[in-house]
Amino acid sequence: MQIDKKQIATFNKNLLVEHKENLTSLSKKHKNIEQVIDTISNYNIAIPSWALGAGGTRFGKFGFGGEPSNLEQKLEDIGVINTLTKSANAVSLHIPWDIPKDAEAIKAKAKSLGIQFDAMNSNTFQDQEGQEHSYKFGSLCHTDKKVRDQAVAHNKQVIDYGVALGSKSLTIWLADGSNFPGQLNFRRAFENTLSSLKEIYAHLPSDWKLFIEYKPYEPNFYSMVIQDWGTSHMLAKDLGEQAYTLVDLGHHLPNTNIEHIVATLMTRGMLGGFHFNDSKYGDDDLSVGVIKPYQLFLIFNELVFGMENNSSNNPIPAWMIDASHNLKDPLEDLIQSIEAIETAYAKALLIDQEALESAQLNNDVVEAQRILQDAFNTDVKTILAEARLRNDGAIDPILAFRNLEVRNELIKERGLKSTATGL
Ligand code: LRH
Ligand code: MN
Ligand code: MN
Repeated sequence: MQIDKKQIATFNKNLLVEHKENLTSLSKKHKNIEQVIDTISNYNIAIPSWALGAGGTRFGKFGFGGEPSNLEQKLEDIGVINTLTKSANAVSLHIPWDIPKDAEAIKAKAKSLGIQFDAMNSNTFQDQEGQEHSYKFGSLCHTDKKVRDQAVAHNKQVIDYGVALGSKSLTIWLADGSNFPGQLNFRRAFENTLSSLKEIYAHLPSDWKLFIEYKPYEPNFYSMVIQDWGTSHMLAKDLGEQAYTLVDLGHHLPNTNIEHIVATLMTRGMLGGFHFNDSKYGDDDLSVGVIKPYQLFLIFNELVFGMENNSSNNPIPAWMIDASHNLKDPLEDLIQSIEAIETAYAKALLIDQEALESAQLNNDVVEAQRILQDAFNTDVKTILAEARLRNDGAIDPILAFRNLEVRNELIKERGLKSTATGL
């Protein structure tokens, strides 16, 4: 299924007059509105290949119908999201869930849809069919060198798949850790992980980046080898200039000050990428912005400041969604996540940085809070809509998705029972 420009233009027609009125009144209130629209209209977030079908919990899964049953169809679904939002021009692939069997064909398909290949993700947290050694007791950290070698070889292969597709980065997330005190020697596990990572790093093309994701618990509930940003940072530093820390919003203990972590990593030029999602309890992988939109805004405040005051040469972080959903239509859910990310970004761009700096220098706590909250309380829906409109996207992408009956079309095309690989 593909949506064409004309369908979107027809859809936009009914909303256009009201939208333009809103834009005029917003422009009167904010002096840098053009700049914000411009930044948002050039902003893109990678879609995870594992989130295009119905997500499940370990207790069950409920299908939607019309799910993509191969990588080509997944790219088509991202094409739909991108046509509507004009903010999702890349895919992040998880191997082996989405092996590009014919790289040239996949590349051509992606190109025809205007989709690029963002970070590749390896998977040594599940045993794969035909695999010689089990990851039951870890992968890159394993006590047995043969298991570590197998996990290293897998990561190298993922890099090779990525090279064939034109990707420029690898994200490594390890489930490695222990469930019981005494099970694992922490220091040996760390050293094994580091030496395995060094082998993978040596295979990295010179224009690639390696992102190291951390997580405090799950699936291991006593210890995780890469439990926090400090551990990830240490490993990245030991590897070299192409290695960075990746922050997944769900990978923190409750109430962690994530914006502070973001600022600290950027001070050292070490923030490589982001996995956006939201959570109430742990790694809930809920749609972005549903639980803590203010936290997301404060994170973007640090990101905006970090990108504008970049003496540490932090690269522009790789932006990715990492959310899963067992109730919503996966495409609608991803559109909602994109809107939430852009909402937080646009609001952060509205912060009067000069006024904030002066309030901070004068220790005027009340004024600093007012500046942040003024920006946070601004309705930026119109900014997002205008950014999309200028790229021929939909003024209201969810409404367009529903008016164009995308899910029904997909069900007609692929059937009610098709299922996608992923979480
Ligand atoms: C682990 C994680 C990691 C995986 C993805 C499927 O919780 O966030 O990024 O690759 O989920
Ligand atoms: Mn993640
Ligand atoms: Mn996660």
